[in-house]
Amino acid sequence: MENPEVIKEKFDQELKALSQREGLSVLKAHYIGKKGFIAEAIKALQSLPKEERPLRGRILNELKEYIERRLIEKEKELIEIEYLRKLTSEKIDITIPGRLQRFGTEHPLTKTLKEIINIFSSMGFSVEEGPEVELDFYNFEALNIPRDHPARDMQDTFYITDDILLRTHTSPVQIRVMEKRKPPLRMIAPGKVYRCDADVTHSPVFHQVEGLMVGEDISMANLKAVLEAFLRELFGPDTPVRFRPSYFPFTEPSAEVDIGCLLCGQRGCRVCKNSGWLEILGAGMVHPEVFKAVGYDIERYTGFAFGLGVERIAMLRYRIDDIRLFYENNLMFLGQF
Ligand code: 2NL
Repeated sequence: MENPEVIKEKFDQELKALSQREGLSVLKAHYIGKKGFIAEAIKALQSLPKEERPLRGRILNELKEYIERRLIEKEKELIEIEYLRKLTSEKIDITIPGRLQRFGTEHPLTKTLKEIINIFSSMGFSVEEGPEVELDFYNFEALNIPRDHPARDMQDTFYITDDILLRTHTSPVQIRVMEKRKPPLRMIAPGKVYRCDADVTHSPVFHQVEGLMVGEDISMANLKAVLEAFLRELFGPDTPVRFRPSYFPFTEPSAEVDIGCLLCGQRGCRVCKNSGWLEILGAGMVHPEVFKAVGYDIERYTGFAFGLGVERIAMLRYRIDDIRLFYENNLMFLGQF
């Protein structure tokens, strides 16, 4: 390895075979490093006759310069190759169409609830919320439902203790609001309610909206006007609406509100049991005993209240005949709304 020709040939071969930049420094060390072939060959000049040394020395120096130059050139080449490889492997085809995004849809109960809330909001009703785990006082006692009332039966109510239960309606929210605020008052209370009951039209958890309006001269006429306006907004301006006398412990007088059957146009069908009417709301003038429970002056204030089931309204609007479809999260069902 003292012969410059041999060194050059070997270097050229090894450089040609090189495909990784890391190999360059190894090659550099082997050939032009402190203990490389060139350095060794220069040391070996000592053993040559004096007159041969300058020529051999110059040749070795030229070879060293050649190797330095070739290493720099090779590095540039390898950088270029690496860059091209990167460009090809990371190439992005910006003409490929995007992946189709599947959007979810609003749940039919959410849609129905939002519509109900929007209508009452536009009439100046505030939206109030309260606890789902309630005290007996707010769910029953304050609503004039005495201890021995059938609505308190273990069959209907999920009790947690003697005194704590899952609310069976959202009326307790209204009791809590009345405790805190003085009339005049216009509010609705949407939310989940719980009853120990389950079949095709009953779920143990369902959604209710209750409403309340209290003031100095609120009458049954106000009740009728507000509820008719609400129902015609929700079901269309030509919807037939009728009020029937009814009974609730927390209202007096009480009424049930029907709309003309949406499914048969009042000709009579299975859903309206051939009556042409669908029961849609319960309502009435707030019972004085309820006002007494929240400390309102019954000589000064009157008010009306109402309650409706969100599932029932959604079932009628979308012609759904099994309440369980709302809770199964079947995308084939939910995608239809
Ligand atoms: C129905 C009947 C009704 C009420 C709820 C109520 C609330 C207070 C005072 C008086 Cl704080 N009344 N709520 C009144 C009448 C009927 O709901 O059929 N609900 C689905």
